[in-house]
Amino acid sequence: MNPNRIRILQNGIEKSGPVIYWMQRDQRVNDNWALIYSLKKARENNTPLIVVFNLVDNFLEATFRQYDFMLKGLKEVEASLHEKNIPFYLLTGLPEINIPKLIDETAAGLLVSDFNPLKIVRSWKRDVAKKINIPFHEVDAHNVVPCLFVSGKEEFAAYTIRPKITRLLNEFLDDFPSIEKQNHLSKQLQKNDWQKVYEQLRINFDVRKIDWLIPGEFQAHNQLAFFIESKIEKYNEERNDPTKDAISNMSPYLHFGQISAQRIAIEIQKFNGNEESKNSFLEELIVRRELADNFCYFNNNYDSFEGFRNWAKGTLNNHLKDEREYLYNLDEFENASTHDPLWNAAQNEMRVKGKMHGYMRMYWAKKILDWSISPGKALQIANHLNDKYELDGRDPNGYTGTAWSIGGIHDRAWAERPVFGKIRYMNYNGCKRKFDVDKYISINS
Ligand code: FAD
Ligand code: FO1
Repeated sequence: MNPNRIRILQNGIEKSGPVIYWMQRDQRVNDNWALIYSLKKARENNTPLIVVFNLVDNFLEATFRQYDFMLKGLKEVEASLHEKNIPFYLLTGLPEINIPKLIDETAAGLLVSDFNPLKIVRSWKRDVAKKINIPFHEVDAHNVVPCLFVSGKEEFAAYTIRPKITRLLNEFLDDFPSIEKQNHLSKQLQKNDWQKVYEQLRINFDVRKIDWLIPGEFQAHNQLAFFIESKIEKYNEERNDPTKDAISNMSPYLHFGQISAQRIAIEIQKFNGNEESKNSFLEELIVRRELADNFCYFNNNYDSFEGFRNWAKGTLNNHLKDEREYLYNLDEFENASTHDPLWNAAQNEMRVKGKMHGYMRMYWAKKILDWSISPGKALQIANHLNDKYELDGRDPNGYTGTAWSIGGIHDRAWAERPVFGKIRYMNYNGCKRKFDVDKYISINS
């Protein structure tokens, strides 16, 4: 494993007790560098490994829809870890209380976690680090090229990060070792009480679970195989048409770490067909996705107007007082009751299915800017709805997607117009030229 994936969050001498892997973002057993590293450390120190997930209530507006997807995936993680003789603890409550307590109870010698650029998770880790006196290591198991190795600053756009990633790709795009069965056992393997976990959830149950996409590591690999077998050939041609089933549906699995982006890249590279499709897919999967992690790590205001660049703030402020043709509040947006059937269809797709097509996400967010009282309010509404309904919401990709649409992040200035200023504009007629708008509306009404 490339040592540049590892970052020391807290120094110290490793003690002889178990290694604890606090699984957070990368909720899978295979192709997981953080688990591979934890096992290596456990082997070197001749000590057992314990894997723990800390469940919190109300994570960034998540509802039953997303908790259900995540918990089903974690149940599979438990079964796969047990096959390898590795215990899996599901703790509920605050991580800054639970993780130090577990370290004390097990007399652990080393804490390992995976990498996540979101503020909430970074603050959990800071609080845990303050309370423990063993070393704490972080492994970037999510990005192909580790976020903090590829760049030490907020990147300007895809064109500035792309050459940095490309230069390092061969170094990091190596295959994964498989996880061997462990000899060490700290305790008997005990299953978590999943029914009790569900019963104790204190979350919003109004947003229902979905059944068109089956969660978990196993299904993530099946979906990937299906995409490569049946869809990728036409990906480049059809990916911007929301009436076609051309995209991979990998985002919910990637969001919960149920599949590794590096594994997807390895499998896609083997594809022998349409080169343009292959390259455009890898561009999204690697460059755009890793640019989003870079944005959220280096820009503390990734989810507010203050995070926009000066040119964008300036031009949006210049148009703050422009008359809006339509003005809606959160309820009207949420209930899909705008004047625009195309926008309403996109909102319905997200509310019902839990995954809006990627092309429509741009139109959807830009129209929230068009019809809100201010760009700051528009961003807040877009993030709130995205986080509440999307299976893949609460993710760096989401915060970057809304900031791109509303605040021109990673984009350039365009011709000036009302409300948007120099932020790139999109409209109904543009969509009409690209795809069968009526068909999309009838599918999602
Ligand atoms: P595919 O086209 O098959 O792409 C494969 C993978 O590439 C995706 O799973 C994703 O990891 C990556 N990818 C594709 N497009 C982008 C992109 N524009 N930026 C970064 N990575 C990308 N993505 C999320 O994962 N979560 C979100 O909450 C989210 N919210 C968005 C909100 C807005 C307003 C916008 C404009 C974009 C948002 N995106 C989000 C990015 C993108 O739309 C989705 O990743 C994509 O639609 C997911 O579907 P897929 O996996 O079938 O896509
Ligand atoms: N991460 C946790 O460590 N504990 C949780 O209880 C938790 C809940 C959760 C619910 C919905 C959701 O979309 C994500 C959730 N996450 C949780 C985090 C998630 O796994 C990702 O690490 C982040 O969203 C960043 O992509």
